[in-house]
Amino acid sequence: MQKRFFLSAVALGLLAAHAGTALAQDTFKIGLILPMTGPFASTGKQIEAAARLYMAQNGDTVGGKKVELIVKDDTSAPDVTKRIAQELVVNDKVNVLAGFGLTPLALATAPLATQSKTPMVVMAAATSSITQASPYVVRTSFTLPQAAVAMADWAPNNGIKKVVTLVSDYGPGIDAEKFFKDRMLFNGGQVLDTLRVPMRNPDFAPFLQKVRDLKPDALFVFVPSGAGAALMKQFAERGMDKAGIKLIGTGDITDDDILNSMGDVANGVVTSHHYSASHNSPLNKKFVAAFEKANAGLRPNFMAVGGYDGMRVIYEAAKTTKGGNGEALLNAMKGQLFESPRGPMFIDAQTRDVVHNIYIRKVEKVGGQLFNQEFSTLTDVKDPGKTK
Ligand code: VNL
Repeated sequence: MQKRFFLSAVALGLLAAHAGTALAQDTFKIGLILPMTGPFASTGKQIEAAARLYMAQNGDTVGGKKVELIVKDDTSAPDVTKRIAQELVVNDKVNVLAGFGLTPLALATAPLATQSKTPMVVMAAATSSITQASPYVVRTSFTLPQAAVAMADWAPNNGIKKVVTLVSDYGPGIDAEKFFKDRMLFNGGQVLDTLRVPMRNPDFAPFLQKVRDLKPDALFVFVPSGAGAALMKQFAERGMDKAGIKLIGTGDITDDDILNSMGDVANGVVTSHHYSASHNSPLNKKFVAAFEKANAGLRPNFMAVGGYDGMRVIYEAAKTTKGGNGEALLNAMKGQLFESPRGPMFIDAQTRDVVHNIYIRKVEKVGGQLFNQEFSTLTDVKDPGKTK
């Protein structure tokens, strides 16, 4: 009797151990690393909400496996991002790393993706060179050169000949400055000065004073998502608009997340970007309505769309590979072509970077709310930052 009990206990133990491994193999793990606290928390909040919406709409089983989304806060510190990524790869054995709210966070993690052969889906960071930092990087956000070149083509044809640029002093800002300036000069325009402000806690006042003195037709700005409202406020306080200086930039400054709270100073601002919450398509209307419903009325911004499309790319690759990992999973991400809430979207198999439309938009009041109203489209824009 006792012996029998012992035997079945052993059997049960073995069974439990076996079930444990079977369970692990039956799971498809996504390690989502985001800035959930600190100055870039809005980016983390938008992307996490979008990823959860995608899962709610598409189910939590893919390629025969249960999807496990593991969300981690890196507080926007590169060493923390890297450490979390390492833990997710070594301990949790994730199939894919995703998120990456800022360029330095993506660059800190890229070598680990290469060493561990883990696909790394960049949903936010937008410096051109990130996809070249590891052959395992796939990007679903955008690149600053895509947006900046579009603006430099629009401006000189619309009465803006003399410009000063003002950018955050790190990867995406430097990309925006370089690609805007080169294209502006190519188009016969003038760039009177190129100003760079610190990435964290910038004080725009002394820079804006300088811009006033230089009297350009327009100031071209790039600041990361979340920082646009402070810039806009100081632009108004310094009376720049009254001095006849227009504000133009990439769509990061008129971020849908905070656009409505910017007030009248934002009205009429023209920017170039890949996503507006007011993009006129049935798919986008559905996306915005579902996102707002699930998040107490929060309007999705371009970060949310990068996260939503990133989940789409991961899910489809997981389907194709029956919940695979490594190079097989990576290869199944390359070349995906689909309709995004932003419009048509393509992951270039050669560059692993996003190809999509860039829209020229003007902030207007629609139904009492400020929106980026798209009025011109450049179709299928590849990253101009890629040299062959
Ligand atoms: C980056 C680019 C970050 C664009 C952003 O917001 C942005 C980046 C946080 O590559 O660091 O709007």
